[in-house]
Amino acid sequence: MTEQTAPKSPVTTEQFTNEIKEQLKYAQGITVEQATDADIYVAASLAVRRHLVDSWATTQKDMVNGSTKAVGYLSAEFLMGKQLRNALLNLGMLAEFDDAVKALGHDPQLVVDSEYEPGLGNGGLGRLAACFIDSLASLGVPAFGYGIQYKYGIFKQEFDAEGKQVERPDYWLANEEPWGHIDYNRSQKVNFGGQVVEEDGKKVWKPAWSVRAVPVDYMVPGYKSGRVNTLRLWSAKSYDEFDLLTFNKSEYLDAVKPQVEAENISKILYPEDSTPQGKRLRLEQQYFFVAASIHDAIRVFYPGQDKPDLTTFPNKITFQLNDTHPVIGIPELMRVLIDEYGYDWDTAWDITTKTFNYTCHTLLPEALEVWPARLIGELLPRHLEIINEINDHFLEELKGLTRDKERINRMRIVTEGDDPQVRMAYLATAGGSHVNGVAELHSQLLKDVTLRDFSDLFPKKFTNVTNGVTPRRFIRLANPRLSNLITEGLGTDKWLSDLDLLQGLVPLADDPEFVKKFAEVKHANKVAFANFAKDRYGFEANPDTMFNTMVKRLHEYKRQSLKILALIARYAAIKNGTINVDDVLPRTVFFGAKAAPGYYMAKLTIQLINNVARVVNNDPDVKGKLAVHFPANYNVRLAQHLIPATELDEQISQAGKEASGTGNMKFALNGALTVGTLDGANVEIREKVGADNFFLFGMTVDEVEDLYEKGYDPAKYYEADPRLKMAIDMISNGAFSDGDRNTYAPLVADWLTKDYFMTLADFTSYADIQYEIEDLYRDQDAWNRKAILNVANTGYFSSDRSIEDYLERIWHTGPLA
Ligand code: B1N
Repeated sequence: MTEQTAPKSPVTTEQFTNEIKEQLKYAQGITVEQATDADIYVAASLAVRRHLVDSWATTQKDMVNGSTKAVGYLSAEFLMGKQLRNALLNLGMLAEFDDAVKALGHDPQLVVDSEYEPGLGNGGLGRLAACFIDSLASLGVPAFGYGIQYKYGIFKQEFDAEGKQVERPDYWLANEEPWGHIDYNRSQKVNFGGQVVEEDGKKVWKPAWSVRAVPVDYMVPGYKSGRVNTLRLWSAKSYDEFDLLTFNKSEYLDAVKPQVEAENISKILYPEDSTPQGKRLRLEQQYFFVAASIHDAIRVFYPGQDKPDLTTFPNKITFQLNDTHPVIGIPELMRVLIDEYGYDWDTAWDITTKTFNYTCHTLLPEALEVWPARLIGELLPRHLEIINEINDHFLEELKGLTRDKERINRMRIVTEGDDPQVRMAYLATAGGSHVNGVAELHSQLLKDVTLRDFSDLFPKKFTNVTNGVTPRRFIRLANPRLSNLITEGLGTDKWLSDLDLLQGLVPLADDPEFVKKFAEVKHANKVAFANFAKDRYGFEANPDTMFNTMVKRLHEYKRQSLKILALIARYAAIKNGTINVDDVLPRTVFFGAKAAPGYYMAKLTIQLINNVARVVNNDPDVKGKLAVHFPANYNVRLAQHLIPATELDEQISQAGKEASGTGNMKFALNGALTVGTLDGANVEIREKVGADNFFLFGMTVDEVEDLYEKGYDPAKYYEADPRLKMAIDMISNGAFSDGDRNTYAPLVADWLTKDYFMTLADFTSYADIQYEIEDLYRDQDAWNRKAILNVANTGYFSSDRSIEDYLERIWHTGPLA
């Protein structure tokens, strides 16, 4: 008997059918006969939402009235993915939904497909925030996600006839969006510009303009916790009334200009990943959502109080800064406490440092945000004064800790000189209680390299919380076949809220019956993906080949180029007979990746991959042996389809560059084996699954450092491995550009002369491990056994565990009573 602990539906199918009909009639004014799939989607979503409202209200009430500290997760990005099925799962209504929709004459899949995915994030950082708020709700911890409701999310990627990336606007709010609830009555005023004057010995900020921040609330239902938290995304609106004077002069367009400018603040998500662009609008966005959120928290926790005792603020809420994007919150809280509530500096500093904590997500020096003081001064003059004062106090504190003047100078929050810069990571480290990295290796490198001076002087501030992913979305919803098999194998479905229970599958890796079932599940997922791909993208993928996937943002450090070079080398070897066609293990390679629109090398790499795909897929010499597909617009939805069908996952960044990775966790949990370097969370994944069940290659962090030190000459590697030389020469000779030798010349030149991320140095070890991979794959039982061990041993990478670590190490709070 299998123990089912999943939540029980609050409605019967018949009741839910009626609820959908009611919504159609009263909210949408549509008859059942008229209703399209999209109408049913809206109606069902509104009906589902109603089932969450009571728990949402009690969660908020218990949060405000009780004594459990809440978590405020401040993040410029929340990459939520589709909402409907997630809500249905958490309410226990998946089956009732399917049946009700069928009863109304519609196909549940098509109804679910009508939901437009909100793309309010770039990649891992935004998706992590979404997993974290899911886990907070599932653990019953009171929490707010605070961010921005961008009108345009991450761009929609298309490819033109030459295989180049084209960006299209993602106007996700073009159709009715039933999940967000706009609350005009809880809006906040956010000020900008102007100057600071002294009045009665007090500093007074006289801003030049204001924007109205209107909250749009999304319910975040917990799985089985009975709790529903809030994701509050701010939307910018204008205060300025229609300018009648201008209007009368019939300068109609000028009359609406202030509105347009104010609303620009939440218009678009910056499509940069890892490298922030130093743009004024970006700072405006950051301050906009952080200031609104801080004021909102004070409103929520001290309702109706004119003179609240804000020394208790750190007991009410702890703010987690998701990377440096919300760090302007530190001087903002100082300003609020001092200027608006009259606290002295020391008391304000004590409250502020107790309230904030900072998560760093990178090791790339260029990704650490630095703002020109001049720009901050223009937009936020009072904040610049406060930042300078924080800097002064901090330097004083340092003088008490060390005599090393150089070190003190290196640690300045505001640099010296004509054009001083504010280092946001330093401000976050000084202004909060804890700093964490997102995987063991990353946290270690933060301490040893990036924030070394800080960790030497404030060792207790530093900790690690390894990332995780939610098993609800990334196993249960994405992979129902595997979920059922896991539940059958374990005899319970409790693993969905206690992922360590997957350990119970370890013995089943040696049970031929279970291995066979696992193989069937994987194959069925491959067939399902092939059908989906045919339908959505129009390509044929053969499910009887190995499915090998590399999906993530396109970045040089992630080294999509290593994958494409090895693939070309393999293609060349088959064509010129270096390997016998009959010995080639048939493989289908999938890429998914968006490049930042201004990132030239990344975009050229996309073009190369598309053209390699075109050439390889049309070459009869390799037909049935090698195929390459690059579905455009990789997003959460595509991830949910592709990950369960993948057998081999690529995590091949240069060691010391990927902070964690979270795709790596999703793939392992869905029974893919990883080929990877010792980077980010790969290190911990390999430890958990065992070295035998992970394909390791490439240089270590230390080896990379040594090689930089010694002087790296990529051309040497090109000369040394004929496979690599062949691959690069083919590109140079125009094999993937219709004979044109210039198209990829910038890529080739970079590889041969710079190759900062040492793709060439790792090529040989990467190409060699392919033989090992293919040998194992030929023994399907052995492969599947290892794949099962990957599933069984990666329960640690649940975001529930990450949140428990944050609770214990950083937040010091827990579930509502
Ligand atoms: O954050 C993820 C990690 O798993 C990845 O390794 C890491 O690359 C990613 C500026 C970023 N770091 N920095 C960003 C995103 C947007 C932006 O404008 C930086 N993303 C990461 C979760 O920890």
